[in-house]
Amino acid sequence: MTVSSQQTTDYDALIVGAGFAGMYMLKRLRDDLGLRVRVVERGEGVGGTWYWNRYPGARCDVESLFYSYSFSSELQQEWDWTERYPTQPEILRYANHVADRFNLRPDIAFSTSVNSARYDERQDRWIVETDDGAISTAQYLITAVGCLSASRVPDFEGIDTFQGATYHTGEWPHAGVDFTGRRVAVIGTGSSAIQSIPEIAAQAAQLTVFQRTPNFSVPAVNRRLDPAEIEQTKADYDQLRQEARLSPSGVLFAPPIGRVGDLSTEVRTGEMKQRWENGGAGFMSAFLDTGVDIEANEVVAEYVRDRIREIVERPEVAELLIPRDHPIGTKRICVDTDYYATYNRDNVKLVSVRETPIERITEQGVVVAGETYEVDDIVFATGFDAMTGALTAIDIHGVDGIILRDKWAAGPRTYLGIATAGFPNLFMITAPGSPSVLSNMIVSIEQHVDWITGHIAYALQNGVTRTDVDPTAEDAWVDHVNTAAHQTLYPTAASWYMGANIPGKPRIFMPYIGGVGAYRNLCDQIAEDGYRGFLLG
Ligand code: FAD
Ligand code: N01
Repeated sequence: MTVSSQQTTDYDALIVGAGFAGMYMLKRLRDDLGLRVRVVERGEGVGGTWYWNRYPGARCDVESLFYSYSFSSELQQEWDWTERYPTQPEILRYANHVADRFNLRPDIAFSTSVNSARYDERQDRWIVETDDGAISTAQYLITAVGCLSASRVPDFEGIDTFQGATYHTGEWPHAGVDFTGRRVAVIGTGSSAIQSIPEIAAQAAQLTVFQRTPNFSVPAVNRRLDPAEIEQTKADYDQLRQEARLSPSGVLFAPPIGRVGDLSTEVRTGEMKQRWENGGAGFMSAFLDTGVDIEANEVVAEYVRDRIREIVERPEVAELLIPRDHPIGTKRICVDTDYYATYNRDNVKLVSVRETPIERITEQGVVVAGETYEVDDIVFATGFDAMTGALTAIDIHGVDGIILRDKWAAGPRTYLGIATAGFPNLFMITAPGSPSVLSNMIVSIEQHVDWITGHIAYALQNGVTRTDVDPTAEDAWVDHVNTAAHQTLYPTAASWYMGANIPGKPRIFMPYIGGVGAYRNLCDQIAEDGYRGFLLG
């Protein structure tokens, strides 16, 4: 890529992605620092995850009053959520409202993808090429590409021969899909499947679910929000938001009542029952040691297994749905509405592909153990190349010809999950090595955006034109992230946190498990120390 031969546009900062991360980053740099900023977004609109994932039943599992920006008091006072857990359309409406309210659209190039970015060491600027052939330069490149935005369909033999319609949950048609009267296959039983299966089953003539690994799911107990509850939360927002920022996961769950081994069976069961009936992921915070002690974990897992046995009427189906291969919580807990009960319907069939994987896809359907399951439509609820996929899809060239994809070939390496050595003036929002996917992501996004804004403001005030990571600081952070993970049960699961869902991807626990509040304090301390661990020039 030569800059001189082509027309280029110069910015102070170029942001990739217009989900919640990219939108807030634009606002801060443009409105608070007065920078010339451009956002480049592959989709036709804002919202990221909530723009792409339009499958039936898609909704958030963090409560709406807290899965929302906290940076503007006016915004959080004027917006009214309708349900405890917001649907995808409602979150997308909110994202669009934010874009309009803060006049973000004029600075976003939609329907445009960043293909490559190269650091020009002589000028300390990034040269960025988009799929429309345009070239831009920017002093700062900021990726807001999302942790769960690179959809993945497994490489099933014969997939292209299928005569019916195929869909991936993460790239759902905007017009929706009418499954009335159709025979539908859903492949996968992760969160996306668990949300969509009950809705598809209610519409389709026949639904066949292909399950490789059963997942633990807890009931959402969704409901419409009571106006008094909304009013109370709005009155207390300042304090509640601050508590969330300093909490372990960015969500205000009822605190754990103790260690499993220190509690009587009656107390434990009573606590789990209460949390199960209250609904949501707060079920996982009942005890202090669920995530670190396998025996404690088994107590909680067994409680959920008993609920599955209670809900699912056919014992052989219940047994297939019961997870046994990973400790509960070591894959992201699913939160559902009527998931297990859906298997009591006559039009729903569960096919385990654990022992006998999907052989191939033919013109008519899905073949398992020599049997063809004939279907009209296939829904791939098969997940994402999580955390690294959207970053390594871009050719990002740092200093000395180093390419990010190559640097991360044995696993992602970052300092604080924000920056990576050899790629100066590159900031990554919620990258591997930060709490990101283990948290309420809007809390983590706001923290990263604010910290990056502070870093750039510091650079501007101090005449710093180039900020890189000290490789020693990066090594120490990577070690710390690994050590923290291996003090828990998380790495024992074949999860996407570990890269295990992508054949050949290194098995590294990617997010930082030290907790949102502790991580925030550490980042603040590093900033106060003049950005310790960074090389400023
Ligand atoms: P995204 O929303 O993923 O946005 C990234 C954007 O970057 C996308 O629009 C994409 O098109 C764009 N992009 C990527 N690469 C390029 C490129 N090369 N060029 C141009 N544009 C590019 N989190 C929670 O905290 N709670 C939840 O309940 C929750 N539910 C979820 C449900 C689903 C179905 C999924 C998939 C994720 C969920 N998440 C949840 C995680 C969710 O991704 C985050 O909460 C949040 O929306 C991420 O925002 P983001 O801006 O970082 O990334
Ligand atoms: O993806 P997943 P997802 N043959 O990777 C199966 C967030 N989210 O889109 O487990 C057969 O979890 C795979 O099987 P296995 C949330 O963070 C949140 O559902 O690898 N099956 C698995 O069952 C979530 O964790 C919500 O054995 C194959 C499924 O496909 C993340 O996004 C809602 C297969 C993929 O599950 C990703 O969730 C939705 C094969 N070859 C998403 N390959 C909320 O509720 C894969 N599978 C908030």
